Amino acid sequence: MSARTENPPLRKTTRLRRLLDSPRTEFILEAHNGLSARIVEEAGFPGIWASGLALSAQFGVRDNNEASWTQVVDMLEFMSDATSIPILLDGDTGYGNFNNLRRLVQKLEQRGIAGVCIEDKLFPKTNSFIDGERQPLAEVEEFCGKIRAGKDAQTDPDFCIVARVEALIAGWGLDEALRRAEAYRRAGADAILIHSKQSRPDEVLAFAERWAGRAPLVIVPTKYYSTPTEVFRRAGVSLVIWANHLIRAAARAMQEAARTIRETESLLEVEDRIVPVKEIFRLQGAEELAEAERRYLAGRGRDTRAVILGASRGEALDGLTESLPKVMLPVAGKPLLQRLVETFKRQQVNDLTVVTGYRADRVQVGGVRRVENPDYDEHGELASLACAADALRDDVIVTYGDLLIRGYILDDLLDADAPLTLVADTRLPPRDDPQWRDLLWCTARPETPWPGRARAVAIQSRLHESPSEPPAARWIGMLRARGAGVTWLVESLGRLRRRTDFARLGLPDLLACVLAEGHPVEVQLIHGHWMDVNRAEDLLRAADFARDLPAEWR
Ligand code: SPV
Ligand code: MG
Repeated sequence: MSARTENPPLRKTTRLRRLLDSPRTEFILEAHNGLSARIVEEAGFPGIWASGLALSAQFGVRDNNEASWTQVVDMLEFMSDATSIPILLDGDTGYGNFNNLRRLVQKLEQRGIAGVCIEDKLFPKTNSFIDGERQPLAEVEEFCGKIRAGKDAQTDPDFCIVARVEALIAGWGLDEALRRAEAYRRAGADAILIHSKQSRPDEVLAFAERWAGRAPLVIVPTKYYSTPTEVFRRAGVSLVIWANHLIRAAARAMQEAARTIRETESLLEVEDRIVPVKEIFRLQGAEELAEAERRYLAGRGRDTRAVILGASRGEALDGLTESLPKVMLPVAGKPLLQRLVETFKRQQVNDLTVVTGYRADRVQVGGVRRVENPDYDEHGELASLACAADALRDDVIVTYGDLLIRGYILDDLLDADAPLTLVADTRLPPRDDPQWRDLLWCTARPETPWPGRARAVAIQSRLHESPSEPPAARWIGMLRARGAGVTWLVESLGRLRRRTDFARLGLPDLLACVLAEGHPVEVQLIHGHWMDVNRAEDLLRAADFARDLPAEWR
């Protein structure tokens, strides 16, 4: 069916009216806030009773109109927003005279509440189960005027006003109850709620029999709860309200949890008896927000994650790394790793895994997940990468932890859409420099090297053979793998793991393996604007590099 011909969903008001008019007996359950309202809907109920008792209780006040009507309406808005089923408000006496009810009806309509039940008592009312017989009732005429005013105030024809007869509660007898119910029906009430505080249903059933279906009949069997539901069906009851059972269930559960935590001074006893935090997130609709963020906050909290290798000591730095791993060396007052983490976070790459090893205890950087390579001594980069295997999925950047880069390099890498992309510098160090390593051969030596893309042909960590062509670039130690590219990395990692020299292998060996398998590997060519730290003199250069960065990047 096309969207054009599809019927719009029924209004909540219409759905409540259909419940009242339904030929079957229907059931609605109490809720008192957004969370409990959602729980009622998820349980499959077609409607919610916004109980005055439960709402006042959750505020911690008495059911005597101590909470103002606007406080009630504010809570109803949360309940309505959290659900798609109709809410019938227990509106007590309408919080005043006819005029207060008119305004209440307007406000309820504005906030998506489907109907209101008003009772023929006097403001401020008290709960029917507290000294019911001593409670005064409203004058019939006055109450009829209130009903008429409410009906005249509604703009949605399906908004329902249920008139609640308290004559049985107050001990005025069945005839008076029937007389009032009939008067309220004539005044325009959409349904009659007959309330009773007896433990047997007799007076309610007697009322139902004599009422004989003149208008939909609503009951609240809190006191006569042991009556089989079938009895209500046979009596022709339209709507049964289970009026306060979630607030009572919540109070019991909270009392037990509080007592246990207090007594045991531990969470151990209660943890398995309460819902996990993630169930609360689900009830709050966390999933929808995550999905909306993906749609509307492009660039915020990317799906790309990063694995940062920071296990090595950095032997060439001698005494400088005696008690610190290389990545924790300060550069212009900030550890290298901290700088890299900030670079990622600035680009909204927030899911960061750092592999630690040497002096793992000294790696103190917030906002990252840490995994430890306990065998960092003998085991090299690939062993460290294997420690972060969990993070090698979907879309991941893998990088050495001692890099300093300008932000645009990461930005460009995040724009790359190839399965596997390496960042490589076309500025090669002199051949006799120890940095003459991680050398890369590409399909074309770019004429204008920056910015540019090429296809990798070969990579060598050290120049151990002399190919006919000189290398085109030096891989900086950063790559991005997505989808199939991650699979290639993981498969090659598995293959190399079987080699006896696995402990000595580095990331270039992994990339060489991927290339040997014939997989296409993209290269993002850069021309400077990065550096790594290997020797003591690099630290001075690194400090200059950091100081040259834009102020907010330093
Ligand atoms: C309520 O739920 O607040 C009611 C029903 O009004 S009763 O408490 O039974 O009066
Ligand atoms: Mg009430």
